[in-house]
Amino acid sequence: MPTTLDTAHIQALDSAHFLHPFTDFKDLNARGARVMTRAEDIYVWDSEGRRVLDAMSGLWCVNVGYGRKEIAEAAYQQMMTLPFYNSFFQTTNVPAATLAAKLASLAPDVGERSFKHVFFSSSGSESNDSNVRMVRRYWDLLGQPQRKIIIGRLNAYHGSTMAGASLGGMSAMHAQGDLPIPNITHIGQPYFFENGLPGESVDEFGLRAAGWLETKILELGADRVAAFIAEPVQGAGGVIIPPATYWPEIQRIVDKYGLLLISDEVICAFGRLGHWFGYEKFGYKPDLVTFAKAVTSGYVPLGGVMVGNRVAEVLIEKGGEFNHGYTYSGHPVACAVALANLAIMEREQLPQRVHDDIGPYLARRFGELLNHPLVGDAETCGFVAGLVLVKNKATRERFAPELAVGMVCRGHCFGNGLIMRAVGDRMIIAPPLTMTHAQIDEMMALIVKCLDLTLADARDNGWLA
Ligand code: PXG
Repeated sequence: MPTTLDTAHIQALDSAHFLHPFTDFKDLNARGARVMTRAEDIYVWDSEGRRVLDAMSGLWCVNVGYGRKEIAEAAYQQMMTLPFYNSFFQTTNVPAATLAAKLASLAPDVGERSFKHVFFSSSGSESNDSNVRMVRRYWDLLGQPQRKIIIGRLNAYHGSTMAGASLGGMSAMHAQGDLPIPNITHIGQPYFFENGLPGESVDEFGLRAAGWLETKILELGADRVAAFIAEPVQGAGGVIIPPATYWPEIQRIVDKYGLLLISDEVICAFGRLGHWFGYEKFGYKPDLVTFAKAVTSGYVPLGGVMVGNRVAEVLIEKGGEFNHGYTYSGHPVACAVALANLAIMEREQLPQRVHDDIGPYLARRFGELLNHPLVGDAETCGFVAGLVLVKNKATRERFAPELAVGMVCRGHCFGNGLIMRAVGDRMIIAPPLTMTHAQIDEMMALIVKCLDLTLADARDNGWLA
């Protein structure tokens, strides 16, 4: 489709008025933002008519791919019927009640932690704020108000509000705005490539990394710790996939000390790991599950928390009024869109497809990258994948951070029609779950091409010496 858009005009408006998230404003103004104009299937087009294969599903969201008419129609129909009404004053609406029941039916039963209830928000960040509120309320109602501390992990991402950024373990975020807020602390992440000891097996490392939780609980005093929050697989931190021994040991520890377990599945739910929810992949039993992004495949904003029975029963039976909520909790259009999106996922069996078909195929194709001279490690989990760029494969020596080798590689991706994220020296993907084998091959060819170009740069600049 030819474009008649005046790119320079949009860039000028953008520079003059739009403050972008996580952006050096002055730097972007000097370059001008890339203007995305349309999308179809797994591709996005910019205002210059360039097509890009979107291996990041927007921002870990668009699990059903772009251009789904039935989602647009569901939004249109709902807007014409009831575009908005609140859920505050003893009121509900058809899509919100239906979606809550649908989500409860999709979440597998995990004993006393089975999920019958949902608290809605509009984003992952808000949902994690709601988690903090619910966790504190839960322990207050049980007569243990001293249980206030929530333990998260370094390099985790749980959002960008005061609570979300505090629960997360991103040092650059903590450095701005006096974070974390009180009563939130962190342990190390289960990143074997970086933190495994010489001679230590992956499984041994998984147990050791989980053990950091027990050490921290004992250091703080178990009666002061309210909850542990973690992503099944760390997404924004660079697709850090935990060893198989990690989650069972975490479960043992949270059970031993009676902590609540929050599974932040803003990235991992809705088929991404080959299951409806990420906790199924690793077999643990959370009390609260954060979701957002792919619940609507990003077509409109929606988030929320699946509230397990252990917490829900206390809040419902003992709690009285819960003084927390958002104007858009249970927004009818967002919920109608989510229902249409989940219907597509069910009809096309996307979680199953990831589990049985495209997940294993991606694992095989991505694993071939281990032969590339720049790739120190390459791993997938369901339909996310990450690789680490290294200076020396044999010694696992990394590039100096100031060389920003990940950004060099990302630049080549952008220039060659591929969107792949760089997190430090890790290159990561989370493509739409609708990809065909041929499209996976097309993506892999682009990845290899961009790695080759990055290798050539590294050689030319003498970075490999
Ligand atoms: N939890 C997790 C696990 C996330 O990945 C959030 C919470 C916050 O969601 P909202 O909807 O408030 O953004 C996220 C969001 C990146 C990147 O660079 C990742 C996210 C957001 C922005 C950028 O990978 N994840």
